[in-house]
Amino acid sequence: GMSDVCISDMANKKSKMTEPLCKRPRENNDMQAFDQLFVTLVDDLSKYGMKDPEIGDAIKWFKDVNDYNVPHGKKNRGLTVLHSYRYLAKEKSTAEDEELACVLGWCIEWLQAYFLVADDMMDGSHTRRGQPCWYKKPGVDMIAINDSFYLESAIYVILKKYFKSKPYYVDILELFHETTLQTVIGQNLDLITAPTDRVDFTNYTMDRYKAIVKWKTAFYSFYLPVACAMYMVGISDPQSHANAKTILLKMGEFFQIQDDYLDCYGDPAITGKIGTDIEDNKCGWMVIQALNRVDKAQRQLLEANYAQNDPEKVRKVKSLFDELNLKQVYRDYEESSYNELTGLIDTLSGSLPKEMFVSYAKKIYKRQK
Ligand code: GPP
Ligand code: MG
Ligand code: MG
Ligand code: MG
Repeated sequence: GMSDVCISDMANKKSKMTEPLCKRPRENNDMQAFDQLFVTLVDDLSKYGMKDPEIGDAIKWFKDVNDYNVPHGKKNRGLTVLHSYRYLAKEKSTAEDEELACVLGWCIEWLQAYFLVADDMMDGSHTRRGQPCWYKKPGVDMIAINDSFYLESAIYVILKKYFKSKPYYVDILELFHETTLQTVIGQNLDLITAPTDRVDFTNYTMDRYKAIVKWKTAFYSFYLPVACAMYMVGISDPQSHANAKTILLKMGEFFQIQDDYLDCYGDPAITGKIGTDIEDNKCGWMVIQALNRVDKAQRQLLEANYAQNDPEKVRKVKSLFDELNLKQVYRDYEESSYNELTGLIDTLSGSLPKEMFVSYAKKIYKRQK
């Protein structure tokens, strides 16, 4: 059950030991307040259908779905709404609106849970956040498809309860709907570029890669949280949103390249997930960098060993990556990408606070999970 050995818990304990609690008091308080709100929101959701005792078993099931899949991540996306709200509202910030920013933050965590439950099935993954993927749990299996639909629906129950009377309610609704569509489009590109029945690297270009990650990751992970806060404080002009989007989509591209690197070289005890990109024939950053550097024999080795559920073949692909020095290629990329991002922030922040974007860039730069 929920008491399964949790790798990410171990990682948390480790980081608490190396980092004194007093170092970031505000961040810790924010996390505590944010976590407390989760209990309230799950409670709100449990009240859905109270007058219909005949659906009690379903509501009970969904409470487990929420508790297992929503609250155990890094919660960067959720907390980013709160932090963006503070940066944007400045001295006009109120406790009441900070709480609402956290509700929006949790809605993004619900959206993320919806994507991850489904993504893990599509990617054939084993673990997520240090525990078995939801669909891997005994008695769940394909029910996880319906559970992912539930997680999505929960967003709109919460939004209605907390935001129906707000002038920016429709902006937020449209934003969540559009972001969902963008992510579904990106996920489609990710999947159709990685057929399960053959290896064909002709479409594995940097242009295709950039399209995949912009649509599957960057909109929902980076633009969405900041855009929520912008609408909350009444910033809805297209120019401000376009500028923020340009910066945040670049950040999202950087973030997904890190995710691809960690899929290969990350420590599962820290990331909480075991990589599957090589087995899944993914058009990921690692294989694209490899393809740019291979000679004829190495390309043949890659073609013969990529996209197969065979640990020995995966090992061969990884030693080719080692041979091609991709760790160093990545370190160089990380450096230059950070500088490029800083440049974009300088030119495009406009009336939006530069420090807000810089703080998000700093948070993800050199991350290990
Ligand atoms: C990350 O890809 C992208 C998503 C989680 C979006 C999924 C979208 C859906 C519409 C289901 P990834 O597979 O590399 O992420 P991870 O490494 O966390 O599995
Ligand atoms: Mg995945
Ligand atoms: Mg995926
Ligand atoms: Mg990944």
